[in-house]
Amino acid sequence: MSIKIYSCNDSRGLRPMWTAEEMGVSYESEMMPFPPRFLHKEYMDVNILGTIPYLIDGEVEMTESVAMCQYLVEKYGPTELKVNSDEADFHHYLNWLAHSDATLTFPQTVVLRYTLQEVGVADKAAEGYRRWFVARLKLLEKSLESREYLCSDRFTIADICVSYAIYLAKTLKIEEAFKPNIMRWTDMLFERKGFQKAIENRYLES
Ligand SMILES: N[C@@H](CCC(=O)N[C@@H](CS)C(=O)NCC(=O)O)C(=O)O
Repeated sequence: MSIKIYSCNDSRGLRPMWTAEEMGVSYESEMMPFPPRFLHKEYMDVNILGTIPYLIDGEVEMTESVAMCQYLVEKYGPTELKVNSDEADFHHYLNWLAHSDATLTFPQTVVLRYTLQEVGVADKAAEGYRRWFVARLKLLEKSLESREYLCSDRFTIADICVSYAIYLAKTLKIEEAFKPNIMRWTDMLFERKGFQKAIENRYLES
């Protein structure tokens, strides 16, 4: 039975889908209108939280996009996308994986909610979280001054998970996020075949 990933266009589901594409691991994607909690209610029977992405692999069911990437590299490796505990950058790898969602994507979801979904309800909150997100990019921009990739001089799931926040910043039109080192890095990453194939998975209105 193949892996199934439930997702919505341009959502965090890109993280595991991009990882699977890079690894050549086959998966089936079910793309839904966003937010499925309201627009695809039967999804609540699949994932009681109603959040996306959601990964099913046999008995395995997961709700966290970064953990899904870790699962794929651990379970379907060996792969260079993973940084091993005996490599010098192992701590950076763990830090970037957690940073990608807990520090970067989290404030973006507040911006998304109040600029695209509940427009006019909490403009100040959206603006505040937008600025907070941009301020949090300091570490990434500085780290990329001296590095081509985030860890171990090679492309890993740390690059996938963190760069998704910049992809989302484009959707949210957070132009202040497009700092020079970040742009150089994401221009390179988003040209990868794996990324291009992952974004081909789209929900199309019928
Ligand atoms: N930390 C989770 C967050 C999942 C999450 O909250 N996803 C958002 C969209 S990217 C969502 O499903 N929002 C719609 C909702 O909660 O109804 C992850 O990384 O996958």
